[in-house]
Amino acid sequence: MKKIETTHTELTPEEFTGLSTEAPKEVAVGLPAVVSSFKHVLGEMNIGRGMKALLNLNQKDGFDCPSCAWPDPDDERSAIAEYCENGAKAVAEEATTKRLTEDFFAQHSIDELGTWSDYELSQRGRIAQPMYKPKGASHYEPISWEGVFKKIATHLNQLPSPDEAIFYTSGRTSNEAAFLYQLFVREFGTNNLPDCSNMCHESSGVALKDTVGIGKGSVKLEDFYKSDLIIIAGQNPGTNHPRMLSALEKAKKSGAKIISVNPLRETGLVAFSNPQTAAGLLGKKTPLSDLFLQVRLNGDVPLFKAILKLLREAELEGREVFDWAFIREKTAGIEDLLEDLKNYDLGQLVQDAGLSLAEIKEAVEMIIASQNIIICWAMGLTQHKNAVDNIQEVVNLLLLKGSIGKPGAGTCPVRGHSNVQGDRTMGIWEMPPKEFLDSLQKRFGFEPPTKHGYNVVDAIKAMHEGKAKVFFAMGGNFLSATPDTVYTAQALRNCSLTAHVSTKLNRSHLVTGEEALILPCLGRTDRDIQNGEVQFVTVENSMGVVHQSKGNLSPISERMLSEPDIVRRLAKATLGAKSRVEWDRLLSHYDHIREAIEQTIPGFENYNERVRVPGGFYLPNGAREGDFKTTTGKANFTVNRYTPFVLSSDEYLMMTIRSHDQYNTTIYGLNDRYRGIQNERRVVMMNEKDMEKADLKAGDVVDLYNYSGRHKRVAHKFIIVPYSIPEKCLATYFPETNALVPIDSYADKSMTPTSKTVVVQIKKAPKFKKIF
Ligand SMILES: Nc1nc2c(c(=O)[nH]1)N[C@H]1C(S)=C(S)[C@@H](COP(=O)(O)OP(=O)(O)OC[C@H]3O[C@@H](n4cnc5c(=O)[nH]c(N)nc54)[C@H](O)[C@@H]3O)O[C@H]1N2
Ligand SMILES: Nc1nc2c(c(=O)[nH]1)N[C@H]1C(S)=C(S)[C@@H](COP(=O)(O)OP(=O)(O)OC[C@H]3O[C@@H](n4cnc5c(=O)[nH]c(N)nc54)[C@H](O)[C@@H]3O)O[C@H]1N2
Ligand SMILES: [Mo]
Repeated sequence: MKKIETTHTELTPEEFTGLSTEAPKEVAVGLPAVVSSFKHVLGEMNIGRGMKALLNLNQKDGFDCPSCAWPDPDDERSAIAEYCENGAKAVAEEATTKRLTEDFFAQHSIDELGTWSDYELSQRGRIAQPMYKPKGASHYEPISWEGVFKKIATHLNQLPSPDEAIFYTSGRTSNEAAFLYQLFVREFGTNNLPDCSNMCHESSGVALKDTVGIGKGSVKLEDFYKSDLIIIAGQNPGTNHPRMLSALEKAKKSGAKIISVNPLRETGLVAFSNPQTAAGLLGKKTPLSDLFLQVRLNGDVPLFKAILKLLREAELEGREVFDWAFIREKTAGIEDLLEDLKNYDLGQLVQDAGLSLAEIKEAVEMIIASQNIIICWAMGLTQHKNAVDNIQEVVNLLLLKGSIGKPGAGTCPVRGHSNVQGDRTMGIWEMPPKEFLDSLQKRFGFEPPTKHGYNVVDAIKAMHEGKAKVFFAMGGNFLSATPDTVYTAQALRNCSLTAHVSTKLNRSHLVTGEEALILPCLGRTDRDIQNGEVQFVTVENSMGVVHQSKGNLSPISERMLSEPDIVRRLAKATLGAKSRVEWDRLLSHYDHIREAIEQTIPGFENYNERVRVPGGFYLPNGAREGDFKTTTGKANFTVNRYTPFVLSSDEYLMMTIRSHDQYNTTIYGLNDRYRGIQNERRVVMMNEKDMEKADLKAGDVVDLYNYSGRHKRVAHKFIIVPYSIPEKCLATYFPETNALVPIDSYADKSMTPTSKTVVVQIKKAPKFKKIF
């Protein structure tokens, strides 16, 4: 393999922007969030376009928020503000009237753009026309759409095997685009369909499928209002799912208690001022968590095991703890679980969780007192080596209490990207089930490949090893979202072609194969006209509701295509007359795509009719009904292994998390308002006791190292910020520290990179002095 030059355009520039810190906030949202929403929207467009966008956001006849996958209320919605601060920022980001024209790309070389921060890259506007980087060129240059598809088709058709192409998907792609995309990829002949889910909730899918028979959550929004107890583990809703706070407030008013499990005392878990009420705007706050368990990083399995052990003891003492009627009728494997719990020493579990016995006992009493329990979680549980075990312990607890398949109770993996769940339902999956492939075969008449494809980690390795040569991405920012940035950059540079369907410029456009293409597409907010008729698309939220999304803004350029149209043209150029799919007819009206979905995927009966009912419809969900479609026909208890991390005195466990001003790799601003960290992203949050032991002071500048697999990985120049975080744990922002996440460190069974437990060492940066 030829040696590849690393130019370091793959890493974010190591420049400081001017840190200031203050105490973390005690209440989330309220007036400051409203002010921030408008500031972001009006910074990107005029007030007319801004109001047109915001008034339509999340309305039943409007467009779905491109931010997170939290559901909209089924019933009443606020006519003027059914969105949150971070939804408004996502809309501002997409609906901006700033454009990246051909001149922009002529002025700035790819190398130069690589020296810009992620914040600067995304602030410059929407990509307004297709761009091409020829072999050896320093700049992107304009290209016609016809030229784009010809180039991709030529590269794809030259490959010795379709398995040498990789087709990535991020999670904003609509059901219609996703369905067509997987259809093309499978007719082309491969299942190489890695997606952002591989780095996100894959661990939830694996754990839930095996235990309760469906890889999705079981609760509906209304269950929150019937629940006695809501446990929120490894999730920061104040920033990442702000509208969840309204649901939590309403749940509290209906009598629910909340336990938070998180190494950080996240503001959104502490208290909430509802901006939709006058009192909330004036600062009246609702306290949220009744009990805050500030668990050690990756301390969740010992915590849940300690809870289960104490529940078992209470049951043995004759208290009515377990729901035996449910357990006998609906579950399998309780004996093994109860037997296994005897093997653990309570004191050790408590210590490994990083909590006190008194705190855990308080949680146990709240659990015993509750009939209807919901457990919510996100990346704090899914991005660990033992992530699947984390989630299976969650299921064990719910099953012991009979808290699944009834109102007010169940599993709630809170999804990330707004249509990541829908994309999987549409077949964006490297391991498609046989029934799905059979129905494609039956409907379209070609033989879909059956061999499993590459997930994200496998895809990176395949490109690195030269086994895959064409990389195509439907959205996202593969380079910056994936682990081991320098390794991944080399993988991408190894390709003959990298091509991205995108709305905004990002680092993946700057670290390319020999040739590269950018395909600008319409976003959620844009009006999509096909055949003279305005089209809508459909999406599935975190609770399995499928509904419409219809953009209402004029696209900022006539040279952008809708994602479904991009797939149609790609398929026609690549497959030509060989294709068995009626691409033009499907595209002539999106109803035809939905008919094809209805004909191939269960749960979409009368799709076009039902999705026109305002608010949409729920997909079938066995676990929600107490019907567990597992191999045993019952909900399965599991026995999960548990090996604590052993760290040497100079090693720490680091989590890579989101600040309040970012959407994954898109950086909206430089503040993390709730955590009191302003105007800087290159920070390491650290416990003061650890700082003292390591002789570090607030403001010291350090480099971070990871040595896993005998490779040295380094991320330079981070500022130490003392923070309330358990000892031996650190927090930094993603994607600046992705270079430290080893490619070979991923969750057992789900292969999700371990972005929340990166073993690092800290060294003072020699050249830099204390900066404040
Ligand atoms: N505004 C905004 N919204 C977003 C996103 C965004 O970037 N910005 N991203 C979207 C996407 S794709 C996703 S997947 C979601 C992500 O939503 P989250 O999962 O909330 O995002 P993270 O910032 O990764 O936060 C993880 C939380 O888990 C905690 N945590 C970390 N490790 C552990 C652990 O070992 N145990 C426990 N109990 N807790 C732990 C962290 O302290 C943090 O509070 O948000 C979605 N919504
Ligand atoms: N270290 C670390 N790494 C992580 C995580 C972590 O917590 N820590 N989280 C992981 C998670 S949960 C996820 S989901 C992934 C996210 O991985 P990705 O989904 O790949 O990344 P994003 O940053 O969401 O992608 C942003 C880009 O998507 C494009 N885009 C936006 N809207 C549209 C659209 O409508 N259509 C198209 N075609 N393109 C669009 C824009 O060009 C934008 O630059 O990152 C993962 N990586
Ligand atoms: Mo995600």
